[in-house]
Amino acid sequence: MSLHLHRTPRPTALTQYTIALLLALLALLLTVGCRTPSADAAVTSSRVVVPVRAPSEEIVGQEVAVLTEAPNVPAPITRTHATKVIVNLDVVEKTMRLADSVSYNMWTFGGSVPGRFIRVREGDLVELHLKNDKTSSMPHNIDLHAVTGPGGGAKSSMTLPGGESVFTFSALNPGLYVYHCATAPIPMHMANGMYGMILVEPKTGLPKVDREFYVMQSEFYTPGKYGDKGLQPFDMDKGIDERPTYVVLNGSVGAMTGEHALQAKVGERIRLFVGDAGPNLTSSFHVIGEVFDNVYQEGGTLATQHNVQTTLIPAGGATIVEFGVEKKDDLIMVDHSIFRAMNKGAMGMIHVTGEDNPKVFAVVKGLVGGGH
Ligand SMILES: [Cu+2]
Repeated sequence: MSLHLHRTPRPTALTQYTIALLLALLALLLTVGCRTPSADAAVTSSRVVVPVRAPSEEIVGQEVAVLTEAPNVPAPITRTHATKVIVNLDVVEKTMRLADSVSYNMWTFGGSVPGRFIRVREGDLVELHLKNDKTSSMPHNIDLHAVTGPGGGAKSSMTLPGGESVFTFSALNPGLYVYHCATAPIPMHMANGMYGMILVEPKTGLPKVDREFYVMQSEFYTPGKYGDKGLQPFDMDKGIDERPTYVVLNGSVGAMTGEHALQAKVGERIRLFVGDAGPNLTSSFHVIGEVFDNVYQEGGTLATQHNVQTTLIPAGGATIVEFGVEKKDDLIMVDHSIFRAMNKGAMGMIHVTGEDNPKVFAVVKGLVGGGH
């Protein structure tokens, strides 16, 4: 075996000149390329526009919004005109179950965590009545991310115990939005359960499905460890350090498992309105045993992606996912930052009953039998 030492031939003056010329040509092409009319045309020919919105529809009549407790969602809106929608939201502070043998002094919008689901139509005039129960220890307010206005309504809705604030807003932008308390210290009010969601349904409605559910992820910070029994207070230091004791779906460990599992049947189409209240964590939302057929990323009105396994939901954000259920199964909703699901509570179940379809999935040989 012999070693050959290759010496790079010394560039001649001619090759040096050629390289310099080529480099100069490349630089020229890049400079010109960035400014070509076709590049500008690509931007200006886009159909994306930036509207400055104004309420344009005539407001006809009025109605009182039906608000629902998770996992329920108010019925789709069948109205074809805008109306005045009165939303009555009552803030109540109360001790509630966080996990088995664990309780927590929750601050709630409507007596539940997450808060009541609000559904209005794009173009509606919403009159929001925020009442703070007289037994409350704190003033509270509300910032709805759907609101175009000061603080999302927060500045106009600071409400003392026993008081009521009222403000109106036009539902200018359709989409799924988080709302939350924005009273100082905001992180504490949110960590204690003060969040929920409002759907501003597009004028054209959403695709027809068979079942809709409301799912919201959030964190709880307690001095005790996960599962430590008794009434657990709020731990500000763990909140600041972003070290939640609990990460839950719909306000408590097991809120959607066992007898509380969501129910569906084979062949149905499901829509989940999923929010992430944080206060700190981004959710990697996933349903074990299913694929999202449509994802409306970040709660917007476009089905931006199809055939998705896991979708990111930012803190203070939302997403809409849709899928058909093809098989009898227990589908498991998780934050796929998986310790949160297995060790901190971020898990829920969709119990799908009906005819099984072995063409979709079948066990051929294994320890576990098919079906249940
Ligand atoms: Cu509050």
